[in-house]
Amino acid sequence: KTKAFIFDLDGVIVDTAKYHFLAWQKLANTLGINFTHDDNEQLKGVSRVRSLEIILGLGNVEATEEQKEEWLTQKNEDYLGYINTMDDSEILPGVMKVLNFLKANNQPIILGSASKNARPILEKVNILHLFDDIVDGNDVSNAKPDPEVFLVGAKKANQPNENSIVFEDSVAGIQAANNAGMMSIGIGEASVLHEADIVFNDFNQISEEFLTELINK
Ligand code: B16
Ligand code: MG
Repeated sequence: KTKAFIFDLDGVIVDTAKYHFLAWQKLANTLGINFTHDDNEQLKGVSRVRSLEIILGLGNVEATEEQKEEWLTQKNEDYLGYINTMDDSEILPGVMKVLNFLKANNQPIILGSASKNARPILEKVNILHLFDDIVDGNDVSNAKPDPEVFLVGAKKANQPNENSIVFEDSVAGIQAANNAGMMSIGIGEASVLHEADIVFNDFNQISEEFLTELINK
């Protein structure tokens, strides 16, 4: 059978959260806002604009739209500087094994990410060619937990939502998959991602038997 396998990017395929953190922290510092690793957790899966609003909220900083645009541009330039240093060693454990297995079984592989930098990141880590379609922050207007990004992904794979399987590391992303009527697979901690249909610590915990069952269900 054919299903649609939809992958989030940040936190699922690569750990770009650490680069988002460094770039946001630099901006926060220049604005006199204290921004910690814990604060960064709130930004996972959240859009770029919303992330800035959260950070400004931490410091009770108000700004004009023009000023915010400038900060967003600055942050993204710094972030892209880090992305530029990436290579395939940054692909998270077990990801290649799962992608290659799905490819070998002719299953559609779709990216469903909030990031506007998804394509350059996949290029840097040399796996852009494995994806049948990319749906990212440039294609959708509603941020997770809105299901839009995954609904568009399933449509691109020509699969009904109930035949679609989403891999996500963020709470908002799991909610988005659930809202789309898709199977949600959490990658991370079960206590955090308890709304997911099933949770694995990482892709090494996902067996070929499990994937075969999903394909044939
Ligand atoms: P960008 P995902 C999300 O990617 C990140 O988790 C989130 O932290 C980030 O703010 C968002 O992308 C936008 O990223 O600034 O590159 O457009 O987890 O949905 O793949
Ligand atoms: Mg993510």
